[in-house]
Amino acid sequence: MTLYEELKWRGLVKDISSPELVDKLNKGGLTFYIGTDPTADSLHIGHFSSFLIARRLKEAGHHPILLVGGATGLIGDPRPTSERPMISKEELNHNFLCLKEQAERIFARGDKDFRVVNNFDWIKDINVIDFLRDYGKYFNINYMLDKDIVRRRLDSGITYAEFSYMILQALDYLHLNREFGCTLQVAGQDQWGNITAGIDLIRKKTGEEAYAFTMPLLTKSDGTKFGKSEGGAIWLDKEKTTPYEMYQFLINAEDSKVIDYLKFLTFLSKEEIEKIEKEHLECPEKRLAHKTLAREVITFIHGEEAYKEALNISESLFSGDIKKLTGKEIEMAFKGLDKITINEDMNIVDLLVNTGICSSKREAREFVSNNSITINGEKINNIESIIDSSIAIEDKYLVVRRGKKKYFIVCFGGSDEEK
Ligand code: 545
Repeated sequence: MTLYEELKWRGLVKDISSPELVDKLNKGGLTFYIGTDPTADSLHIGHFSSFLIARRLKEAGHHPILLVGGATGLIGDPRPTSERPMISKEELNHNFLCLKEQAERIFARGDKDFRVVNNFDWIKDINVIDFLRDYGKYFNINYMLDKDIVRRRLDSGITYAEFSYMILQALDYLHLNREFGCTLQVAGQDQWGNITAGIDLIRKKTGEEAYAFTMPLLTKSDGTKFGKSEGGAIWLDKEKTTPYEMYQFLINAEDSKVIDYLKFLTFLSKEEIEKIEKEHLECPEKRLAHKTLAREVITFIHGEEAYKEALNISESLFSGDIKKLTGKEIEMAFKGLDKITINEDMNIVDLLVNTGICSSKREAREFVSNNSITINGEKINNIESIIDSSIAIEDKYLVVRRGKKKYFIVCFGGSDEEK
C-alpha cells in the first residue's frame, strides 16, 4: 500500500490541492508543516488526530515542521460564528509555552528532524507599510471575500483584524517555503481557505507550486464533533483530563465508530485493524476494539505507565477490587470528589454520620445491616465494626461505597502535607 493509499484508507484525506501531490507524497522527502494557535493551554483529542499526521508523514520519509502561532494567536482565526475575544499577551505567552511543550513531548519526541517554530519570530518585525506592500498587494479583496469563512461572517460582521488573518497564515507558508523549502501544508478541513491563500501567495511571489491537503474532522455518528464528554473536552494535558478519564471516554466510544477511530488515531496497520474489526463484529461484548483504542491512544500520549494505571483503576472499580489501587490511582479515579478527613479510628455508624455519608444514625445502621456499605471493596455489615487505618489504603484512603454506585473518599489524618 502506498502512503497515499494508506492515508485514504484511514480516512485522513478530505481535500487535496492538486493531483500531483499524490506522487510526491508517495516518493517522500517533502518538508511540510502543520500549525496551531495558542488560543488554549492544551490541545484536545480532536487536535490530536490532526497532529498525528506529522508523525505519519515523518515515518514515511517526510520532514515535519510544527508551528505554534505566537503571532497569529494574537489575532485569532475567524470562527464561523462570531468574533473571538481578544486574549491578553500574558495569557497567550502562557498558552504558547504549554503548547510548545506538548508539541515537543507528544509529537516530536526528541526527534531532531522535527522542527518547532513560532511565527512571532518573523511576523513581529514586519512594519505596516511593508505588510501592505509585500503582502497586501497580492490579496484581492474579492478573493478574500469569497473565502467560505469570510462569507459566513458577513452577516454577523467580522473585524479587519480577523479578516486579515488569512494573510498572516499565507505569509507563514511563504516564509517556511523560502527558509526551509517547505512545500506542503497539512491541517484540518476548516483550514482550507487559509492554506490555499498560502499556495496562491507562493505561486504569485515565486512562480513555484506548493501543496496542501486537509483532513476531515473526526465526528460521532450524529455528525457532531468527536472529543467532548459531559465534563467538557478531552484534553491532552493530564492535569486537565486524567488518563483514567481519557480511558473512560475512549472505552465508551460508539460501537459503530470505533473502527474509524482506530484508523484515525492509532498506528496499527491495516491487517491489525481488520483483525480487530472481525473480532469486534463477532464478539462485541469483549470490547476488543475499544480496549485497543484506549491502549494505543493513552500509551502514545501519556506513556505505558499512565495507561496501566488507567486500566487498573477501571478494572478495580468494575470488579469492586479497590484494594488493588494505589493512593495515586484513587486520587485519579475520584478526581472530582471532595475528600472527607477523619482524625481517629471510629465505629462504622459514627463514621458514616460524621462524614455526612448518611444523614442519621438510624439511616447508617440501616445501610450497614442491609449490606449496602463497602469500604475498600470489603462489605461492612456489622454495626459494631471499628474502622481503623489497617483497612485503609496506604494507611490513608477509605473508598466508601454506599449502595450500588455512590462513592465517597474518606482520608485518615489531616491534609496531604501532614501525611
Ligand atoms: C496558524 C498559522 C499557520 C498555520 C496554522 C495556524 C493555526 C490555524 C488554526 N488551527 C486550529 C487551531 O486550533 C486551536 C488549538 C487550541 C490549542 O487555527 N489557523 O490552532 C486547528 N489546528 C489543528 C487542525 C484543525 C485546526 O491546530 O488543523 O483543523 C483542528 O483539527 O482547527 O501558519
